[in-house]
Amino acid sequence: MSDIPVQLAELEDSDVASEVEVDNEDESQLDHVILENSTNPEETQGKPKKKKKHHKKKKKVAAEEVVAGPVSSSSVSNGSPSSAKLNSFRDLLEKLALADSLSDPVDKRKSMDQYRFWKTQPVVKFDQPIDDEGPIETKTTDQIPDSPYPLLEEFEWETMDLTNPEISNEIFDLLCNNYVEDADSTFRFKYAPEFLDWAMRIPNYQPEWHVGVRVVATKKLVAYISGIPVNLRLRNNKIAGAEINFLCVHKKLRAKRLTPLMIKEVTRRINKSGIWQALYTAGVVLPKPVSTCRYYHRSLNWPKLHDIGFSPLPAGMTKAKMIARYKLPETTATLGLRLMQRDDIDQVYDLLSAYLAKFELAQEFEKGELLHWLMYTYGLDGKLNQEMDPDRIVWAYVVEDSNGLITDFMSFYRLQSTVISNDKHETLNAAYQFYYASSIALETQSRADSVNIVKLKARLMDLFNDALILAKRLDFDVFNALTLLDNPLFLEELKFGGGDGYLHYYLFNYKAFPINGGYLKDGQLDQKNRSGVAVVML
Ligand code: MYA
Repeated sequence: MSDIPVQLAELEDSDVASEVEVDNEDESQLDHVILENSTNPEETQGKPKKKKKHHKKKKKVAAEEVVAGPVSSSSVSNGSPSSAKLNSFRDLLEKLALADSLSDPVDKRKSMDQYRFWKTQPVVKFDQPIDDEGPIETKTTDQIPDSPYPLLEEFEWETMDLTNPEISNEIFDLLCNNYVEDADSTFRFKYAPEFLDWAMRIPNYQPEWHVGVRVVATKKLVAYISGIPVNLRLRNNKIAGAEINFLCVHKKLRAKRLTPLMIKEVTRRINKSGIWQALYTAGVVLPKPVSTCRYYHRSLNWPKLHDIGFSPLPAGMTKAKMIARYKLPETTATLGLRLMQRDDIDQVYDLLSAYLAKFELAQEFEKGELLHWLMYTYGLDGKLNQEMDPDRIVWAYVVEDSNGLITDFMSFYRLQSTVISNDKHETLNAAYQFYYASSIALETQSRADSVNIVKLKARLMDLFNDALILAKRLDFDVFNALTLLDNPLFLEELKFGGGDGYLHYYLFNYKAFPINGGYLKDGQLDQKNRSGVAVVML
């Protein structure tokens, strides 16, 4: 079995206590050191190592995506005096061949040796040459321990019962107060309970893959990680894997090495089901992204975005000019555009499957699964919410031609963020682009056909301009999208601005050649190659 050495927590409690406010008496329980026991859970713990001061580093987390103001980033190239300076500085750096290391977010990484946990895991190392694609290690389920990894006695594992509304609410509370924030702690993701139900209780969901950590004495939920089954295709290889998301450790338990334990425990449970690969995304750089996409943001309610510090006023612009810049028509323009209905699923499934087949990394949906993702219903009566219902999670629209054929479809979902300290606004209401497809993309075999690119670009611009209009009508403040799929064709034209958030895609126990993320090293969108990534992660 595993011969990984025992490792122990390295942080003094005072480091954590000084960073967070106690918001609950129960939480005094949390000021303990957690052991990162890397051994096989069925073996005994090793001897503690000497405690070492762990210096807190400012982490670049996934939530930075939320704050990266569209204007702030685009103002770098809008011709303002400061941007001129920046550009000439960048030119100079480029001449010195240094620009790559400044603009490539993957370069913001520790040395491989400093990844104490990740260097022990079956993931591609930063300097590892890839000769062939495939699993890194092969095991059988009988090699996987039956019992969970040991925690300190004050804590216990729990398989979270997502069918129990009280438990879903506990997960909601944990995430609402402790999940991903931007670098300045201005915004924090607020995944609604219905959203979590949509994201995690998919058809074929595996209850055991939803792992919580509770304080034994108070039963307080202090950490969580989730996995859902996913069928992936990476180029020509099919991978039956897991998608890992919603990893969260209570703020008072940070930097105590609980994360490695949680990852090992969820891995153990997934391995027990005979699954050996996983896909996950993060804003932090870990060994080693298979792809990196950049976040783009399109203002819908610029004054509010400005008020909450999401979008600064660029030099030389007035508020009125910014409002005018982002003004949209009242009504959509695409002929035949309508809300998707359940009986559209056969056509949408065929269209999306054929479109996704063109990308290097894609999910292979089953029809029932796609129905869940696009037509999610919730509540006791299982009815889909009305289009304008503010609690709705996902919206899908189709374009139907005069023969009843669905030629295109697009979708987006609602994900709010708490605005942490703002007198005027409590919530940032963001629409995130979800899956889409256009039959135009299917007209040619190759994605590089230049005539087809022009047609596809025009079509996607129409489709997503309508998506913006619909999202505005639904009272969203901003529309966010990544540089994946064919997005680089239309983002700038539709006034999306590049943010400073990047999303790294990772594969667990699978080595693969890198996949284009849709932007170039100088930060420009890669309109020619676009992205090979076609998996939208929530
Ligand atoms: S991404 C969203 C992650 N969540 C947040 O950002 C929410 C706010 N932050 C927190 O809750 C904590 O800061 C977290 C770290 C929990 C992130 N992915 O416990 P620690 C490594 C993977 O002392 P803490 C999402 O949900 C870090 O490099 N590893 O740290 C996808 C270090 O290892 P190393 C991460 O700050 C999750 C170790 O943890 C991440 O208290 C995919 C330190 O642990 C991260 N986002 O807590 C998980 N952040 O020493 C992987 C830090 O090596 C799944 N670390 O540098 C892998 C596949 C598993 C299944 C396989 C099945 C086959």
